[in-house]
Amino acid sequence: MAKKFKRHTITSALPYANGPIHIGHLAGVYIPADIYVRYLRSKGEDVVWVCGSDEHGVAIELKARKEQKTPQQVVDFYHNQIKESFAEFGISFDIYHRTSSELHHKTASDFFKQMEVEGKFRIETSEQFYDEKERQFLADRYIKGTCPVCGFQEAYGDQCENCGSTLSPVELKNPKSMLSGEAPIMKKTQHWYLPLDEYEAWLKDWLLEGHKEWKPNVYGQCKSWIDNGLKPRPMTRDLNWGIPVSVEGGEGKVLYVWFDAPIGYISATKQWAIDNGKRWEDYWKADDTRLLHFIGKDNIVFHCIVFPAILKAEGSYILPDNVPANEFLNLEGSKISTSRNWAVWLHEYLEDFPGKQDILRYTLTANAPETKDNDFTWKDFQIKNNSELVAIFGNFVNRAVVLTHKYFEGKVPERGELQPSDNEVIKSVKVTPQRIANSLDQFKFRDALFRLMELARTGNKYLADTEPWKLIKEDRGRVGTILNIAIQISANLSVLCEPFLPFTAEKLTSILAIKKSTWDKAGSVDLIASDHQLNKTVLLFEKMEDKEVAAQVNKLLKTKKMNEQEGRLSDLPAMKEEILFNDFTKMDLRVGEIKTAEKLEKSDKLLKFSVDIGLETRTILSGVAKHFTPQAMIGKKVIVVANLAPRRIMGVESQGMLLFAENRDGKLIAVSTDDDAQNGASIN
Ligand code: B3M
Ligand code: ZN
Repeated sequence: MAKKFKRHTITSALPYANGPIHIGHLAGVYIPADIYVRYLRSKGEDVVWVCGSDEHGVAIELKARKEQKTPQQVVDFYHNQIKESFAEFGISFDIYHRTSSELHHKTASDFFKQMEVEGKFRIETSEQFYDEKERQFLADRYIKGTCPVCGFQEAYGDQCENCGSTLSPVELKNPKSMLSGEAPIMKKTQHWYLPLDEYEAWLKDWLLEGHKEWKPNVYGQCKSWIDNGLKPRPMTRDLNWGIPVSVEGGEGKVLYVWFDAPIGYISATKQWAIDNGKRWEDYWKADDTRLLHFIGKDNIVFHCIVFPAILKAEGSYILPDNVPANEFLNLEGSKISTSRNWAVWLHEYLEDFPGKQDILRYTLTANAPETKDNDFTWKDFQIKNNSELVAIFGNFVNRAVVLTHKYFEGKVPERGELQPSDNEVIKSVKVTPQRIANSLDQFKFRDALFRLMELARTGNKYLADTEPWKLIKEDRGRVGTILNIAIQISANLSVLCEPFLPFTAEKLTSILAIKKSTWDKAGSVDLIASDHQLNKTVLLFEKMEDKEVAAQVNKLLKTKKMNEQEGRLSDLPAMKEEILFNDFTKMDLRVGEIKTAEKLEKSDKLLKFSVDIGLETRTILSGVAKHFTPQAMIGKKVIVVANLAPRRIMGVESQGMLLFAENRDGKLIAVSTDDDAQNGASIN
């Protein structure tokens, strides 16, 4: 039996205040957290949900340099934009704080000093790149040079964007400082290291033994980090922007952003407690408080290993009871990228789709990357709206209310004798709250949403099967019973959908002319008394036309073109879902030779090839007319997917497919073989 907690402290990753929020942040962190917190509140739990802007770190200083602003100007702009867009999207933090605040500086600084006084750090001296002209040590991101792996000349000190290799600055060939452009020198510097190695045994016990219930994607990443051996990590940096290290020898140094940011959860709770007359210690130091961190997968190590070690070192704090991290969301098959503007930005969505927050909430929950990376497409967004929200949820509620107005002047009719079909439906009303709760308690938000929609589907089918609009002519009493039950289902939906679709819940309670209710009331078919007057209905959801979605897709295509023109490499496409060996063996790949090639009339994309695959000559169409002339392809050896079912394309039957590789700048290259490969040779 899970331990009963008296209160809950929920945190969600503090977004860096150097850019807007996008759908990846929402799907990965903020929507799941918002659903969970709304659910806890609906159950009457004592819960505080804290978040805020993460305003320190190298990336912010770099952005400020690039925009010729101060770091404070950068974070002020994005902090406000992020805070406003979260609020408008219904992300219901109890406080949205910020780490450049005085309260946070003091909280983090005192935390560090206490650990320092108690000897919890190891002070070590190391050599670091130093820019003599700027008189500044250089963080990894401040150094650029030639990648030792692939020769890319613009590799950063910590990573090569071209081949993805993780680097350290000393590996770069002819390193240059990004601040002055000069070659940096190596200079001694001292830092305060958190001796993570000393916490290895404890982490094995507390985490690997004590939290086997954590999500496999989280537990697995922690296990591999711990099994590989934990090394001391510096908790200070030679930077100007950040929280000064206010201990002897700390001049010119700041706290490492990943030391100060998680402590931002504590300072946010302090501010909230001040604002609400609460004791912040109850939410961070009491054993009957449950601490949960909602984050994305790139923050797992910091929230499951580094921050717990820091809390353990300090000694008076509770530790996270769970860290339900999500994987990543991709956009139209490619990784979301701030630098390449390949994203759906929350503030732009709110401008383009006013009043439609719940459609995005619904789509991002239904497709949440809970156990593996997932993809967002605008087509799917339109389908989810039209085929699920409009056609099921909205259609059901609309019918129930419109018919009650039509036949009973909007007053909820009496419920008469029940028939088996009624009892069936009433049973699903009764079990749905617990089904949703079971999924939410396991942080399975997709399942929980599916359970909610199951109730809407049941209601929709109940009206379709009983056809009250036909029955009314002969049995008004029966119609009254049916509509009474349909209205009770709608009232249940208004409670149960609130964590997922808060804006819809508000509209629905207003249509039903009822007050927002609590979770424990759901499951009943007596939520609304007979004779209760309903308000006029409004459409909960509107059909989305192709052109609305096409406008968004075109915006992305323009971005992609700009990236290509400006040589901004697109990230390699996200890895597809894992397949089994025998999935692969089903493909029959053959060597082929292109004998003839021609443009296909009426198409600016397709070339028509005749390909000799040894056994026979095939006609194959490929969408490569923008990349190759027909002449250039004749005589080429190619790889053919020979057992692909034929497809008719623009009146021509295409018998198979040729393989092409797509570079990150969008260029296509035919996958080929050396010349001595025979036509028809099988490829395994
Ligand atoms: N600012 C978010 C990120 O890594 C980072 C989270 C801090 S939570 C304490 O994108
Ligand atoms: Zn490289």
